Amino acid sequence: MSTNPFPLDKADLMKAYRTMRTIREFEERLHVEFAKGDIPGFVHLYAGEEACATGIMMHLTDVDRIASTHRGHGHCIAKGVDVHEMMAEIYGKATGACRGKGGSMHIADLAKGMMGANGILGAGAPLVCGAGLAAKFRGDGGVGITFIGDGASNQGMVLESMNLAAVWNLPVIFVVENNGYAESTSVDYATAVDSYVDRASGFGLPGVTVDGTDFFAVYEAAGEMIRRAREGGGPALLECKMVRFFGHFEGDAQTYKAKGENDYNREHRDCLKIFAARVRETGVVTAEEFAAVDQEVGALIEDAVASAKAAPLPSARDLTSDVYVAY
Ligand SMILES: Cc1ncc(C[n+]2csc(CCOP(=O)(O)OP(=O)(O)O)c2C)c(N)n1
Ligand SMILES: [Mg+2]
Repeated sequence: MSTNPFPLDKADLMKAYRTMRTIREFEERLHVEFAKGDIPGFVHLYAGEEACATGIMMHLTDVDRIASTHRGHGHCIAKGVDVHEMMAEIYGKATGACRGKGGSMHIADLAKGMMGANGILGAGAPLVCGAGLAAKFRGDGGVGITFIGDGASNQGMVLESMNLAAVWNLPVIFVVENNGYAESTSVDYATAVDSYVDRASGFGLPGVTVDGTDFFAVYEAAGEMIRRAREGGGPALLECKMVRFFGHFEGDAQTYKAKGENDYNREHRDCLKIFAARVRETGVVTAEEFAAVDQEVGALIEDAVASAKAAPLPSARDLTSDVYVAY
């Protein structure tokens, strides 16, 4: 009998692995499918960054709200949005999460507390201040979490939101997903501070930087911040240093990356490999058990792609529905 040295039991370790594997498989498959030319719009892939979304979302329930980015598939999957509905949405089909009218950058599922991917950099930050304020008034213990790229972190509304969250002591976490680039611009060029923790402290927020390729580092730091926010301790900032395996968008030639950078990251900084190796070596989960999850997830994604392709497009009649909310 192996002893479990992790802060999660075996069922939750399996759940974390399944979530990260589902995101990875979803993105790897989209990379292939997008190149065929059947998918409308832009697609930004989250492969390589799975430990961040998963390590955070393992602490949340549907009462908690998140606001995502243009690179939102991983956040959606980790927050529990249906994978079939997501795939159909990306294909622009009527069976999609937003009936095919949003596409990759506007997937939302309010019942799951997923307030939406967002094509406007930094726009999730004020949204979660609203979600945090609502949770505070309701007293339901909910938190609001916004994901912000290193590039988006320089947007005025992110800084205004940090100030507002601090002033109103909101249960809000600002997660900076620092993957080193904003499109082709390196973070060293575009951001004046070396650590986002310094920026958080300028607003009176506690901040922590973690290795975002280490699921357990993210899980533990996020857990502490979320617990504190639920108990009325206020907002915080979590910087996750991570890598993106693909280009900024599908079709990006990635000439700004160093030679061999992607190969190096896939070999040495793959959060899934790191997680699986660490768990396997303790014997808590076996290689066979992980392989069974891989197979199950492969079948899920295969089915999601097949049904998205077969689904109908929205009709012209749908053009004006879901545009305004009736109050
Ligand atoms: C307000 C705004 N400015 C510019 C853009 C164009 N744009 C889209 S993604 C991107 C870079 C984002 O970089 P980062 O925030 O680091 O996120 P990442 O793509 O690395 O996940 C830019 C400049 C935009 N969508 N919104
Ligand atoms: Mg970035």
